[in-house]
Amino acid sequence: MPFGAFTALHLLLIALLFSGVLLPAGGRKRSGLRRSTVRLDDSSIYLWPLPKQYSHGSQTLTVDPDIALEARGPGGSSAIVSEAFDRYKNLVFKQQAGYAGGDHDIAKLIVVVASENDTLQLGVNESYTLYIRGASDGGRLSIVSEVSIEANTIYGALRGLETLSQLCIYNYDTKTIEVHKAPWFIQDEPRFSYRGLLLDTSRHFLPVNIIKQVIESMSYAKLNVLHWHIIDEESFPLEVPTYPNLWEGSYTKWERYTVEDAYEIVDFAKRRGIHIMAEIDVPGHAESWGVGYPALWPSRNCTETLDVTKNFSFEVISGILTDMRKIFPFELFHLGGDEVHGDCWLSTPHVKEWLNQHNMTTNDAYQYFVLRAQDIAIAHNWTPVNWEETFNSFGEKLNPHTVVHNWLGPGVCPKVVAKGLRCIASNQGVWYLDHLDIPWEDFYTSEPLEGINVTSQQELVLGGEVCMWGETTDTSDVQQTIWPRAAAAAERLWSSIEATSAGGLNDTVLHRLQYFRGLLNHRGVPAAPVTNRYARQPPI
Ligand code: CP6
Repeated sequence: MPFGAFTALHLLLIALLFSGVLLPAGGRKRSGLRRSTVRLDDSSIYLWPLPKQYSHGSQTLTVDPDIALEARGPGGSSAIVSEAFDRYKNLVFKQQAGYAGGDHDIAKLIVVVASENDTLQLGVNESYTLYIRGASDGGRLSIVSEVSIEANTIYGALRGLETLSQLCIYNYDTKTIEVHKAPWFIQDEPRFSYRGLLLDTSRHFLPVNIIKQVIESMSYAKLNVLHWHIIDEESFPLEVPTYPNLWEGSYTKWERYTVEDAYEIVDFAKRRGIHIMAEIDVPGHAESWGVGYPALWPSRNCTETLDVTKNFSFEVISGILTDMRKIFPFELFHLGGDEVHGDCWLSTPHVKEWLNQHNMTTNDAYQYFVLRAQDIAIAHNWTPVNWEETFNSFGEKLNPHTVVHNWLGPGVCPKVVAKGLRCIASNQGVWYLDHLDIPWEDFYTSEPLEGINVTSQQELVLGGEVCMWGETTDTSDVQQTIWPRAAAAAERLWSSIEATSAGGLNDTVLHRLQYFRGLLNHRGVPAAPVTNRYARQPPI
C-alpha cells in the first residue's frame, strides 16, 4: 500500500476512534500549581523534540518485555532496522525491579519501510508515522493492540523508534512498561535537514568510545550530523596513509585515530542515521601539520598558517582528501577557512617575496588558498563547506555550491542566501556549548531563519549546528557540557514552528526538557541539570 493511502486511512480511523479532535502539538494546557519538579501528569506530552503533528487519547496500555518486531516493506528487513529495534528494546526494558508476567496489550511492533535504499545523504527522508491503536472497548484488549511505524526510509524508521521509546514508561507499582494516553497517532518529519553538533578532537583527544557515546546520545535528540573537527593547531590525531608523518602531530602515540577507527565511527553513526562531516581547517589553525612535515610551515616563527607559496601544501591537502574520501561518504566536507592571520605570511621573507611577485595582498593569498582547496575538494566529489570569514572576505568568488558556516554572531546567513549560497547557522552567542554562560533558553529560542523572509531563500538554510569546541572540555565532562543544552537546539531544528508555540518559552518546554534530561540520565548519558530544581521549589 502506498504511504499516502496508509496515512489517509489511519487519519480516518483516528477520527472515528477519538472523541477529541486532532490537537496541534503543544496545544494542551498545563493546569494547576507552577512547579519545577517533573511530574508525569495527564496534561503534558513528554516527547523531545516534539513531533510535527500528533493526537492521542487517554488509555494506558502495557508493553510485553518480549515485544517482537514484524518487518514489512522492501526496507523493513534491513539489519539497521532490526539492530535499532534491539537497541531500543534494551533501553526500554532494563529496569532493575524487573517485570510482571501475564498478558500485555502490545506484543508486536510492525515496521513498514517503503525503500530498501540505505544511502545516507543530506535531505534523506526522515519522516515517519507512528500509530498506537487503543483498546476498542476501553479495557484490556483480548487481542494485541496494533503498533506500527511507517516510513519511507530506514532512517525515518529509526526516528520513529526513538519517539516510540520515549512513550514507554516504567510503572514501579505494576512493574510494567506502559504507554499512556493511547491511542496515539503521530506524523513527524524534521524542519531542517542539517541538525549538527561539532566535536573538536584536536584541543583534547576524545577516545573512539566517547565519540560513539556522543553519537548515540545525538540520536536520542534526533540530531543528525556530527561535524568532526578532527585536526587543529594543537594536535593532528588522524592517521593519513598517504602522508604517514602527519600524525606525528598528535599529543602522544596513543591519542590517535587509525583509519580503522574512523571507519568504525562512520559506520556506528550511519546505523543511527547520523552523517559524519569531517573537517580539515585550512590554511589557518594548522600548526600541528608541520610537526611531521616542517616544510608546511612558512618558517619556524610562522607555524600556524600553511605555506601558501608551496605546491607541497596543496599536494598534502590532496593526499589527505584522497584518503578521507574512502572513509567519509557524506557529500559535505568542511574546509575551515576561519581566523587566517596574514601578518605571519607578511613577516616571512620568502612568502612576502612571492606575494610581491604575484602582486597579491595577504587577503588575495587567503582567497587563492581557500579557492584552491575548494577545487581539490570538488575534484574529490565533495561539496565544500567554509567558515563565514571566506564569504565575508570574497563571497562572490566562492564556488556557487559552497555551504557557508556562520559563527560570528547573527547576520551572515541572510546575506549568504540572498546571494544564492547555502548556509548553516552556528551563532557563537547562542549555540556555542563551550560558552558555559549561555543558558538553555538562548539555545532554544535561536531561530536559524531570522531575518530571512523569502521562501526560496529560507530553503537555502540547511539548518544549524551547536559547537562543542575542545579547549576547556575533554572526556571527563564533554557529555554534561553538551547536554541538555544541545537538546534545546535540537528541538528548534527538528520541530515545526507551530508544534513549539512559535518557538516561544513556557513552563511546558521546561518540564519536557527536564524530563528529556532525566531520560538521558536513565540511558546512561551524564547530562547536566536543566536548572537548579531544588532552588526552584514552589512555596507550598
Ligand atoms: N577553533 C577553530 C576555535 C574557534 C574557531 N575555529 C572558536 C573561536 C571562537 C570561539 C570558540 C571557538 N576554537 N578552528 C572559530 C570557528 Cl568563542
